[in-house]
Amino acid sequence: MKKTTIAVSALLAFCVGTTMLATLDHQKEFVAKYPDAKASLGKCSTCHVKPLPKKDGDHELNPYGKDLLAKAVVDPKAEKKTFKFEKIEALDSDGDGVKNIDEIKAGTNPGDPKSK
Ligand SMILES: [Ca+2]
Repeated sequence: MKKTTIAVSALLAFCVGTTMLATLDHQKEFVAKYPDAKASLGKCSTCHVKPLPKKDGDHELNPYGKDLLAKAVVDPKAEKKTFKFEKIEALDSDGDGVKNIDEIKAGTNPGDPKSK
């Protein structure tokens, strides 16, 4: 590992809270489920209101994130949550008239009614 990589890793670990680390895991999970949506939706704002939630308490979920948490958690008792994304594919979480799965396929945000 190069020195710059170590420095960047240390800085990143210092700056990000547990919330963001959890979000990054969930992003990886989302992209594993929907690899074609990586470029357009492999980011925090797919499930969160703010594009880059940094601190605990700054991670408000958008309508898609809320549906995911309420209806698609595999094991609610597990410390590290994983999701069955397909459970909310048929919903229209943001109420814009387009189903979540159709938004994901189109690369629009299923949690933002302005994106459809
Ligand atoms: Ca929608």
